[in-house]
Amino acid sequence: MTLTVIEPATELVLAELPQAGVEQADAAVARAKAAFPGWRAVTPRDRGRILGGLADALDAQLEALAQLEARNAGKPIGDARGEMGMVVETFRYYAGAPERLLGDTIPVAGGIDMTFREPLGVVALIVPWNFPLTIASWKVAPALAAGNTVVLKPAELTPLTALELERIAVAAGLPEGVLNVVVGPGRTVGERLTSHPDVAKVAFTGSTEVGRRVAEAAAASIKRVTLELGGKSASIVFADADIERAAAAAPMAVFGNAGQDCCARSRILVERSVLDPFMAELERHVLALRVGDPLDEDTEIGPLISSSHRETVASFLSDGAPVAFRGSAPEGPGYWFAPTVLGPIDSQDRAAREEIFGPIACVIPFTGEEEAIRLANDTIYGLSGSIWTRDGARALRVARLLDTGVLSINSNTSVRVTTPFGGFKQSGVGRELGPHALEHYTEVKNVYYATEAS
Ligand code: TXE
Repeated sequence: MTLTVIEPATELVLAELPQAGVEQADAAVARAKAAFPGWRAVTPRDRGRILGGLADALDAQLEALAQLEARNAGKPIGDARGEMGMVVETFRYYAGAPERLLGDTIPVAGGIDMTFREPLGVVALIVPWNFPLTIASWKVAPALAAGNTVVLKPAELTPLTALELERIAVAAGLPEGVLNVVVGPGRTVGERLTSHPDVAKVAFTGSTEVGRRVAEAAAASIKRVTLELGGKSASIVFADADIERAAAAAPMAVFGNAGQDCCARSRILVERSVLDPFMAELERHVLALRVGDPLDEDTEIGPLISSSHRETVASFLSDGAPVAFRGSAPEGPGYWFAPTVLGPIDSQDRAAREEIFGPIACVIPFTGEEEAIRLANDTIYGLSGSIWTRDGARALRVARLLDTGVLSINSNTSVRVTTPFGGFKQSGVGRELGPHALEHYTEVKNVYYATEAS
């Protein structure tokens, strides 16, 4: 079987690849299983050195990787460079981890009690198309640092940088079989990996619907599971905020990566008393957005990933929610979609409740702190969010009451290599990045050593 990879900005064929099926998935798991005893036995220092060498090798290929990711995922080249920089930093950060996987000693009677953090074995990593290599690196780097071997399944739409990662890793000295990339469909390769008896853990990023299926399949053999799923995050703009700054930051917090971002602040909650000035500022910034060729250095927003995804996104405009204003997008080939602001809309509207995963923002007015918190929490999701206010005590008071994993105050940033990332509620289970990710790629083993005859 052949997999045809399309360039979303041109609708032309970018690559034709052999497509794996269940048999190839099984073979990849077998290779990873065979490589596990050798990889876990590599000394912590050498494991760190190999990962550090991989970070350097990726850094040397950064521009080529960025160009490939930009073309395959339709993302602006500047964004793609930033993402590849994060991939390098993620490997560099976890290169320091093998020598820091510390255990405890616990005072007990009659002996010495100690804990070890042991690798799990073969881990299956299933990733989506919106940040293909970045999200893969958040999983691959801590998994390898902890001594696991990996089977990585990229999304069918965006497999190219994952294949490059495998090639670069082997050239950088990662032993054969430690990292195995399998390019194939979710319903065959993905499902096989999530139910394979020799896979100890599945780490998945994707839709909440598929995440639920992954958890169900993994339950049969009690696999460890971490899930990073959908979002419908809120940016809360209080009347005492720097309105100009909040309105200037809001567009890219929703429209960045053409809205295909699980952290998108796609609900903008604005205190009623400042709704008009906020909307006026927001309109000015949205109309100035540059949507176009991902390889053009000035482009801020590229196309959507596919034609069918564009249809799904467009369906949110046919429900009758009021369009406040729209930016522009190119005509012709490419899955373009003009950035659109709906509002003011009701928090019960479909566009305000479902993850759109496209460049559509919803503005929802509120009155007072209590209503802001209630509206922000009124969702099945809980991934990210922002609070805009000049009142520091209010910012922290509200932050503690929001059911969400990642929050920014007077900022829309979500992800850093060194800090934990993940969701509350149906946005997922577990944390990626920072020291927290390592907990999900190791088991705690407790060993008691009797020092006195009992
Ligand atoms: O995701 P899927 P899709 C959301 C977003 C988007 C929607 C659909 O709302 O519009 O999901 O995107 C693999 N067993 N997010 O369809 O299907 C699949 O091959 C095992 C949010 O692309 O969840 C791919 O590698 N694996 C999100 C990965 O799962 C399976 C990112 C994700 O695909 C599988 C992406 C199965 N049964 C989409 N079925 C975020 N939160 O960042 C599919 N896969």
